Amino acid sequence: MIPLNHPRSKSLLAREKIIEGYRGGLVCDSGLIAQGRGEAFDYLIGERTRSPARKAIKAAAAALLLAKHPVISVNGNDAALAAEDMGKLAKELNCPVEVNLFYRTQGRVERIAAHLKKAGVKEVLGVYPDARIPELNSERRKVSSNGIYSADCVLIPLEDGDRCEALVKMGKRTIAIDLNPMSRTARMAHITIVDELTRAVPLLTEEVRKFKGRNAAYLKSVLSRYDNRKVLGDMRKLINL
Ligand code: PTJ
Repeated sequence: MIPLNHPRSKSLLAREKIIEGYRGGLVCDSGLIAQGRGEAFDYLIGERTRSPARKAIKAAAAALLLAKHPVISVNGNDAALAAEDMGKLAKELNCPVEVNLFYRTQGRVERIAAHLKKAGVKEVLGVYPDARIPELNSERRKVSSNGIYSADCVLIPLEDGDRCEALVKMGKRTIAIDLNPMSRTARMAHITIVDELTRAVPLLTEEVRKFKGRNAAYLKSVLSRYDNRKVLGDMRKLINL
């Protein structure tokens, strides 16, 4: 049992969720390592949402609301950590969630899809992918034609650099959530939220809710003022890298 007054209880609880997800067949072996990498960066950024990340969250909310066909991509770690939060965001955006795995097995895809549905996600895609991302060799190339393949804006939490690059090449606006401001994904994405997934997604949902009352011109102005390079540089400065 993790004492709730432990100074790092949130981080320890997230670790528990990943372990539970691993035992339940949602998270792959490498997902445990990915969590450790994330924890190390989160420790360096102070385990709280920093102001450059808040700027990125605002820009991401504007981009998602301006999109005609936004899609949220979910892998094993995302599902174990934030299935309900993903459901709330998808509901707010009225958009599908697509299971897309690096270490893809049909069994894990189906377990993740069932877990997402149980957590309240209405439309789950990616179980039977019928399209391919060009120039990508990993299992992540397998996508749904009515989901990621035809999306104009994709939210990609805990992504790999290759697929991020491939999505950008396909002309899609990409929004990454990644605690490592130096990762290829962070540098390739149009908007990178350098924050922990379970902190970032509820803040993003809240921002989407707030921005819903704004017109397209306002949202476009938020996006045009956003500078991802600067935001990443500011995050690096914060952690002294
Ligand atoms: O479920 P699968 O098969 O798709 O596999 C998923 C993992 C996460 C294993 C796979 O995508 C992978 O190997 O990811 P990486 O490249 O190890 O990690 C992706 C990035 O996510 C790294 O830069 C981590 O720092 C970051 N990260 C890890 N946990 C979190 C995180 N970022 C935000 N919030 C987290 N909780």
